[in-house]
Amino acid sequence: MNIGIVCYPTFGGSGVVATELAKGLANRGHNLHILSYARPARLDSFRTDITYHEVDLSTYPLFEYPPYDLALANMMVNLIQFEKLDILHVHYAIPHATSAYLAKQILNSRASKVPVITTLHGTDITLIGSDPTYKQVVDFSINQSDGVTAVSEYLKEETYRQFDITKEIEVIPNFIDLDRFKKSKKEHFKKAICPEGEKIVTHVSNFREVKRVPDVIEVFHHILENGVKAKLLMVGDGPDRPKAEQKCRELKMCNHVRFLGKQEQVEEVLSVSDLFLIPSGSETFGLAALEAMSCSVPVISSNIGGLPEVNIHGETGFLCELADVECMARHATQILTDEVLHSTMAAASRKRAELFEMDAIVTHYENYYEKIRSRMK
Ligand code: GMT
Repeated sequence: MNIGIVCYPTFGGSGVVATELAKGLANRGHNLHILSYARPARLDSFRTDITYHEVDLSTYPLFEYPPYDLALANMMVNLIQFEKLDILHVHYAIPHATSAYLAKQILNSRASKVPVITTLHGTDITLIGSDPTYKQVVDFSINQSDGVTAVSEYLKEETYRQFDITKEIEVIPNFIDLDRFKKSKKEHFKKAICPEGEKIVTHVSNFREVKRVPDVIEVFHHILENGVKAKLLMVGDGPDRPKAEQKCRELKMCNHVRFLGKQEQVEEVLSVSDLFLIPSGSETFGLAALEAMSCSVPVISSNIGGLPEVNIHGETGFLCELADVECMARHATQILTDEVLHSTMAAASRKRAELFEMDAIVTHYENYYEKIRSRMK
């Protein structure tokens, strides 16, 4: 099939899922076209079966805000026509599903059609999508897609709850490359960070408000107070990084915390980690938690959204109520000080991650494409 994939190019989240899916589909002989406003971070090497198309934003003095959604729709029309796309798969509803609807309307007027599939990822529904500024358009655009998928049961239910959706939503969970995300020996790295054999606690995110990074610092502070010798690695960057850095200074523990910024090889950091913290305020799936689990790292998370579908309480780590940093620190201390519990949970984490193995989920998407295409014939 000739498949068009539209996504955001950013580190983490929907952009990673979309790009990894494109690679997985290309490995099976499909021809992929990726549309985005910048080269996706995970599209890191040249391949003849994946073509990247950068959406060109022509500016004009009248435009205070150049209309990205129109430029994207225009590019979609061109690709569908000239590259003969069999399917257009957009990741994240805003504005991708709306641009796809517009492209479809233009093509309909030329008696040409292509199935459009929208994958809902999270904040496109739970935060910004349900904001009154966009809600009507998001609702309409999802309903106009030929197929709709969501990355967790929670997100499916939340979409039905918050919007007036008439379409059947298929849950296709996020996936993991088990060969890439596995524990590997990085002893030199561990020794450099923890010369005295301290435990390593890790957090990876885009440091947006929803990730509650100050909670990570507080949890870690309690862990130190509980007498655990440990270092905290903060991976990623974003608007709340200064808040987290400030909290470290206030709590006088900067020498125990390293802000590593954005990292492409996050699996190397996870390979030396003993515990992963994800205290998010909203998380429809929690791909970062799955990446940690795949590297045999137990997870302490908040008990919200899709996280309980990934992290199993008492098995792969623990879940605590939102903002309950004492609970998170208590369980973290338990895992970090009990070697048997740690290794049991590390093994269970990897085992659970195997349920989200990439190949099976790529097949699920392939079958779903076929189902939607045959429905439209
Ligand atoms: O805010 C983010 O974490 C990025 C966002 C995105 O759509 O790019 O992530 C969402 O999609 C990920 C991939 O499906 C999920 O693993 C995240 O849980 C989800 N984030 C939120 O719901 C906050």
